[in-house]
Amino acid sequence: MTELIFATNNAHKVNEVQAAVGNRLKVITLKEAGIEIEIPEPYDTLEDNARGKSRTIHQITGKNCFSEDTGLEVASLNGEPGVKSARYAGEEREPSANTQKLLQRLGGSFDRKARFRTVICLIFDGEEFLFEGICNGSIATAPAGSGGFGYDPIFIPEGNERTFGEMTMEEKSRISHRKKATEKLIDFFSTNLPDVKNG
Ligand code: ITT
Repeated sequence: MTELIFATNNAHKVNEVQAAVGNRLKVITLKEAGIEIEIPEPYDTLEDNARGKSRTIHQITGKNCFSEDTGLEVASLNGEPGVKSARYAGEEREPSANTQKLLQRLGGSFDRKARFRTVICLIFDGEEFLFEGICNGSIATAPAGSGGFGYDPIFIPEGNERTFGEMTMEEKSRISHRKKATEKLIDFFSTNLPDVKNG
């Protein structure tokens, strides 16, 4: 089975990607690969940050790997917090402070349109490939639910009445940005490598 190191320190991401991948690819966590480092995200775009994270791990291991960077983009705030999603309210990277800041910035605005965007960067046999996944939705007026992570309690995916925070991981995974980007990663392998099949 094709093995890929997932260059992330976020356990929620690992769980969601592992659930989406099933037994089609073997995802190795940084911990399993024996790597303990903070991977910097210094760039101004999700694409550059994803590339940077994958390159860091590829340089260390020389192995096939992927990473992803995700941002919440709110239309009426010109795409804020976007690439700054993790540190929106400060270096502490505190999810509840980030969501509170976003709710304050939006105030009573009627235009609450937003989207999650995930960019995966795969490095395979030394070549780089990018895959994008988008989930459209809107920002709730107050947090709801304790499921998921990050901004999930205030994000209502399009066509739903509940936030991601009120959904199970399976429900979120059916429609999420991360699932869509991961499906493209899997499609890449099913097209290019015979041992990665659907199912
Ligand atoms: P890495 O190790 O992969 O970099 P990270 O936690 O730093 O993990 P990101 O920079 O991609 O991840 O995350 C940016 C922010 O967006 C961070 O505050 C997350 O909590 C939030 N976020 C990412 N994916 C999310 C999702 O599916 N639902 C809710 N919030 C999410």
